[in-house]
Amino acid sequence: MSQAFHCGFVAIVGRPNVGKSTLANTLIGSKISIVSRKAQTTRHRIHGVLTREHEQFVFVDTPGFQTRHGGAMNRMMNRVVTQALADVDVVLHVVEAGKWSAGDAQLLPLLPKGDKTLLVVNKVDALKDKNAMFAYVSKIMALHPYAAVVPVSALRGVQLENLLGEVAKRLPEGEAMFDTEALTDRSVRFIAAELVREKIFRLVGDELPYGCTVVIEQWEENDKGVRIAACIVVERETHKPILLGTGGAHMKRIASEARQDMEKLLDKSVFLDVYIKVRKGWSDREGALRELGYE
Ligand code: GDP
Ligand code: MG
Ligand code: K
Repeated sequence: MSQAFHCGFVAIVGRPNVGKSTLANTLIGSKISIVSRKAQTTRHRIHGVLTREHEQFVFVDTPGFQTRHGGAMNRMMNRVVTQALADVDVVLHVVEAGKWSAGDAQLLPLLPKGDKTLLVVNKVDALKDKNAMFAYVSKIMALHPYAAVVPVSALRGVQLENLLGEVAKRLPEGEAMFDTEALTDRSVRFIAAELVREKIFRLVGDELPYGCTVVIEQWEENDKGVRIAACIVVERETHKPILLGTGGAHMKRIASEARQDMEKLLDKSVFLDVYIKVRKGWSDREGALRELGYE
């Protein structure tokens, strides 16, 4: 008996550090599995694609969960988030078992209601008091009409099959949208920028009072490998030393870790140059935001 194929977009949202990236990477199976677009165009930023016998899960990144921005940035980000979540088929709201903070609560008004939002309770492996789980889940379920709750450990790969099953049930019937073999130049550049951004947030995300943007300004391939220049755009002079760290230690680490990931992604040698530019007030100028790709 043949089973219909299902394909759809899945957003993973949650406050920083709940394990979104770990979950996405574990589900997708490798650090990066981007993909060329087969037919449909999409406004989503594709994080990665998991294709199985009967389903294709397209995981999308939802920008804008750094809620410390003010002004135009915040308004634009809320719009971006609301729109992005309205467009996807399933939303995974990831929380950390036993923990609930203002950062988690802030997302509630942005989550779609109805059958598409699942509560994913991650890090169950680290929960000391397993008996507290029921009360914890009940409390959160009362705050939003989630379609289901799935406890998982992204790190240990526990209950992920169950999670994918819950997601699969909610994907619309349709052909695969992505060809998971080929890499497009555009998506690769985008991921390269995201890799740098990810390292920045890992290392100094808590210290940077405003966001920063990474722009790939140079991309030259030759037989030795690929030369990439990545520019980190920050809002103020004072953000530069935060990014640099003592003796440039932070920048060295950001560049080195991003380069290693890029080499894995591209499967060739990468010569990566990372530098910082200050663009004053950019987070409050919608024009500048657009120019930097936040349309
Ligand atoms: P994100 O900010 O939501 O993308 O979170 P990350 O994926 O970067 O994870 C934040 C931290 O939580 C990292 O140190 C992860 O190793 C850790 N982490 C993620 N998932 C789990 C899990 O299932 N169990 C445990 N114990 N730690 C986890
Ligand atoms: Mg992350
Ligand atoms: K991410």
